[in-house]
Amino acid sequence: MKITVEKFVLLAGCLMLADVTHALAQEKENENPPSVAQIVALDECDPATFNAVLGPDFCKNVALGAATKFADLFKKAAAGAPDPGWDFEPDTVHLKKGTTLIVVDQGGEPHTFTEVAHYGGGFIPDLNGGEATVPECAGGFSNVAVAKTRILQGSQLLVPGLSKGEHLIECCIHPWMRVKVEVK
Ligand SMILES: [Cu+2]
Repeated sequence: MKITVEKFVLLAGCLMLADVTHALAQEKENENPPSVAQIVALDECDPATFNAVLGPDFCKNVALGAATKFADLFKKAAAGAPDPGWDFEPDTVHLKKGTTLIVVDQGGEPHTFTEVAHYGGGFIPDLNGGEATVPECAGGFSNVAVAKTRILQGSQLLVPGLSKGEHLIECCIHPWMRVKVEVK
């Protein structure tokens, strides 16, 4: 009988220790908030020609030598060879679940960071190179769901809580700007 009681005390002690260890581990986890990863949006809009069409201050490019003229952007897209200066970097991102994505627009004009089921065209048909507008981009900024994914030049968009798996992201204005995010 005595042995049984001792065993019980020992077992209880072990359980208490396990509890303390668990609590300590949790505390450590809380000390390390979810990490962040950055994606940048880039473009080469030429302020003179873009703003002549789209209004003053539409293109505020700080990149030295950013000189893709408004008409040339459309010409290249229509020819199926869209300007590579319009780009998300990096093209593929591997994240652990819990990581927050920070998307920074370092280009001169607005972009969107929009998750799509399948890559395709955005909401400006003349920039789509013949691809149909994907449903997630339909309606442009009059669609609140699209507007929420907009990033203005010089600002950033936080994307927390991406679920495990593969996420396809594109810009609904310049649909050749694409990122694949893999969350493990
Ligand atoms: Cu864009």
